Amino acid sequence: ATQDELKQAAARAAAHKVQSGMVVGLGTGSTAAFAVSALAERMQTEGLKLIGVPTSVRTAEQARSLGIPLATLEEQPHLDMAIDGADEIEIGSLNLIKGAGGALLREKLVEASAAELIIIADASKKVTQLGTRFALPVEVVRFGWKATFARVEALGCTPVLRLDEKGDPYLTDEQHYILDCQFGPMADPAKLADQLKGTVGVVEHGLFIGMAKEAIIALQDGIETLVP
Ligand code: DER
Repeated sequence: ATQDELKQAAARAAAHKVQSGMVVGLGTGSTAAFAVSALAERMQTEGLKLIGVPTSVRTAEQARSLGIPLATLEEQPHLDMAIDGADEIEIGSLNLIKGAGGALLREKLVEASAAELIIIADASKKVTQLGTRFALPVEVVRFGWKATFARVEALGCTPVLRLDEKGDPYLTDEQHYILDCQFGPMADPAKLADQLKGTVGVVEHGLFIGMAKEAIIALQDGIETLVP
């Protein structure tokens, strides 16, 4: 199967966990987009009833175009479930690195309000230690960002300001900058998460510690479900 077919298989498996009447956090990224499509398909074919709370403008646009009723987090502060992708999934802890799609702040806010977070991915996202494959995205306010850059660097990484396709600094939905930070393999992600949140100018980061209830992973020969 192609990587897209694997992502779609994981996405479909997660979409089938949604029951009518649920309020569901809709993640961001290519795998999450397959889950949004799968939910819309179930609405058509089975009459599934759900309310979606999107984690980004682009997910809101996709969901709206597919006829999924949407609500804001203020309107729906308690979600039954959230479905989202990840960049790295640490086997055992199920701690995550997320944020390659630039939506980590709204994702974390929505997912912190969900009773259960279901992560969907192809097997390439599984790692034995976080920081193995991906830089850690860190969202910073624009004001004084170079001073924040230096403070984050002092935590032991090489930050890189994320640029958009025009070569300008990438702006998140909340109008912040993102620093992609190479920390290398992390011995204590929870400690690093606390250090980052204690750094002046840092809004949020892509370490999702202890948030995932399960991870649905698509393998060539089937689906596996990982739990912490
Ligand atoms: O940016 C994000 O957090 C996305 O969920 C990302 O981590 C996964 O994106 P992908 O499904 O396109 O790999």
